[in-house]
Amino acid sequence: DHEDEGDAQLATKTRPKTQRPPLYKVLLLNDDYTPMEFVVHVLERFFGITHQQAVDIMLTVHRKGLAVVGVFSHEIAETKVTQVMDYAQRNQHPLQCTMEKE
Ligand code: TYC
Repeated sequence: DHEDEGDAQLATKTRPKTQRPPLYKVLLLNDDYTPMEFVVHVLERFFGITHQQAVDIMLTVHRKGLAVVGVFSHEIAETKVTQVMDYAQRNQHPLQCTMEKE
């Protein structure tokens, strides 16, 4: 019972837990119509990654159905999703982007 827990248990029970804000994955979804070059352009434009990283992520989405583009705070993730969705709609592509708590 509680008498034999020792110092280790006591330490873990009393150590204040550091609170970290939750992180959110931004996911890109595949579809049959959005051109590959447009997806690469979107990734470079809104996620500040290299051309090669953008190509790799686009191809992962194309082959597997979806991929994580990045992990961000709630506010940043929401901004990325809105930017991608608005830009895709403005260019009349059905590209879908969403976010999910890590
Ligand atoms: N599957 C699309 C095509 O063959 C390319 C594509 C990749 C679309 C990634 C969306 O998130 C996407 N043109």
